[in-house]
Amino acid sequence: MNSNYKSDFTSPVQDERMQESDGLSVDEFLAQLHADYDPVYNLMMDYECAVMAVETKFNILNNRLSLRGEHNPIESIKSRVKSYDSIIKKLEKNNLPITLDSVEENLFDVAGVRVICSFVDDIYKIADNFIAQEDITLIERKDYINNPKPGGYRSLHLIIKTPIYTENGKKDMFVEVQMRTIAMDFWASLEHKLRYKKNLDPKITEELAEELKTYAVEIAKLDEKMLTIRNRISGKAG
Ligand code: 0O2
Repeated sequence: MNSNYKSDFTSPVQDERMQESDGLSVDEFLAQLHADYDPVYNLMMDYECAVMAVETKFNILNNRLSLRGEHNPIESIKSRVKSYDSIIKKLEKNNLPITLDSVEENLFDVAGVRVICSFVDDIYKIADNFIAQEDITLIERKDYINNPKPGGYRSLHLIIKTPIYTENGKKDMFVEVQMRTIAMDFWASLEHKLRYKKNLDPKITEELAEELKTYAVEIAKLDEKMLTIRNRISGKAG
């Protein structure tokens, strides 16, 4: 599992409210965080709620679709809210203001839901059903399954906006959804480890990346073969 994808976010809540301002340095921002966690805690809780709402939609789709088919199309769902560290790093990397408003306006992947399916056709079926829901607004769809990244990465990515209902009313939240097969997830988790591995001889990193690239092709073939076998078992053409 990608180390970021876990749902154990906790934050201390402190007394005074943090005043937001534009153009804070990282140190100033962190000092404000330590002075008062409340606004940050609230925002992160909003993202947690968005993750829960989206997860529930996928669980419902899984149950409904499995009523008609012979299998549960969704194997598992993994979710995470991005850590403060990663949020700040991403704002810095993209030269964006380091404020909470900036997080909400500019970062679309603070709330992340990863949906793992057994078969490729289930990914598209579930994605279409999900996007068609009235309270889901599709912002961006990237199909890295039909168009893999140069390194071999495959997944279907959706950036969506969906409402959450808090004690203060309705609020629209961005959520990034990554959809993959079990095989694609296995590959991406290992490749992610390699990508973030420090202190590895660059030559070895390059060699391993090349090797992984060839396995990405093998995995794509395997996904296709497994789908063909499933279709034959269930009497569909293929
Ligand atoms: P992390 O640590 O997993 O959160 P973005 O940086 O999201 O604004 P980009 O690259 O256009 O811009 O978005 P994309 O391609 O949709 O990728 C978003 C996320 O998909 C990444 O988040 C990864 O989780 C995953 N991903 C994309 N490409 C690869 C890849 O080649 N290998 C692996 N293992 N994962 C990938 P982060 O924030 O980059 O990383």
